[in-house]
Amino acid sequence: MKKTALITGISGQDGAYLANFLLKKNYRVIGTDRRSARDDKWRLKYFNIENKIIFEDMDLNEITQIQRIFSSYRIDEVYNFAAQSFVKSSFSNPLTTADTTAIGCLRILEVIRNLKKRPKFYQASSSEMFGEVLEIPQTEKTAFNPQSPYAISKLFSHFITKNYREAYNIYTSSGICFNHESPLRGEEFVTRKITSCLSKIQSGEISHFELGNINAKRDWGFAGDYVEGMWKALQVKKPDDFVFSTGRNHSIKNFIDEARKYLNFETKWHGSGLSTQLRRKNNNQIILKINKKFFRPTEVNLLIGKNSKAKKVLKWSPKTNFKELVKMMMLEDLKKHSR
Ligand code: GDR
Repeated sequence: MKKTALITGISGQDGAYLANFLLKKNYRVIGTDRRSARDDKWRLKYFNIENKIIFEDMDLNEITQIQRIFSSYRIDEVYNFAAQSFVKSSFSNPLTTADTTAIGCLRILEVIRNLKKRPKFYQASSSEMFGEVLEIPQTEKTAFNPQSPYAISKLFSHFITKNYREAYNIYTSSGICFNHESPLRGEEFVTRKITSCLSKIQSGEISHFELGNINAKRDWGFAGDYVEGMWKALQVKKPDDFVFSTGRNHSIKNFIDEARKYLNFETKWHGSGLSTQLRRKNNNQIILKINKKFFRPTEVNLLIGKNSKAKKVLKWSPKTNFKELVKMMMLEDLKKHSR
């Protein structure tokens, strides 16, 4: 019998990678989103799978919509990716963020609790929950110290997922995912903003771009590797929390340094702090400036995860390293913007 998976937030990066992965494993995939996000099928088209998915409207703020989906299908596995997932926006929209990212998860769990046949549930927890870190590297046991309404909302979902596992014996697992990127990453996130803007500069579409804090460090992995871990988190006997990370981190500046190697012109850094600039070597033209408006009211300066539990229990490890990731993203964007 074919297994049925429900992916909330199907139009996002992880939705597309996981749907592609599950379809190859012969799952029936139901993808849900808010109606407004629905027209955005470019990521599913990238894998040519947009016609293989059953689409349903499901707004996590509307419990009746969630109930309708769960009573219409017999679902085996739920992957909850739906969220307001941009950290910076959570400062300007804290209430919407909490309603979707925190309470949205609880609404699904409440619907599941009331079902006779309960599906397994995966919650997309985030390394942002570690915030201003209290331990290096971060593991499943590291204390949390969130620094944004987004991270605080994710922390609520993380703990309520654990609570429903312990209180009601529901199979719920969470993946504490460190940053995971790909050519399908939204351009509001820093890695894709860099690869896309550098490619547009090379093609002449734009002359320069601006970033915020380029000294923050992140543990960046490849989304395609991470969705396999998420699936594995629901295949083991005992539900649990798992860190998915590479165990290495780099600053945003390091990411730019790796990305600029693929340009057909040479660049060099000038200045420091807020006056840091990246310029073309031949004519001194500025291609990157720092703008305070991209800084966050409270920042997460350093994240690095230890993935030994996922390695041991799930037999999962990331296959793509930092250099390969940057190369993959740069080559895709350069191709997209070549003339
Ligand atoms: P993050 O990802 O907040 O870690 O959350 P993002 O790429 O947005 O920021 C990473 C770091 O880069 C700095 N930065 C900038 N960020 C953006 N977006 N735009 C800029 O111009 C810029 N300049 C500097 C940020 O300050 C930050 O330090 C991502 C999201 O996918 C979350 O949903 C997910 O939970 C975590 O990763 C794991």
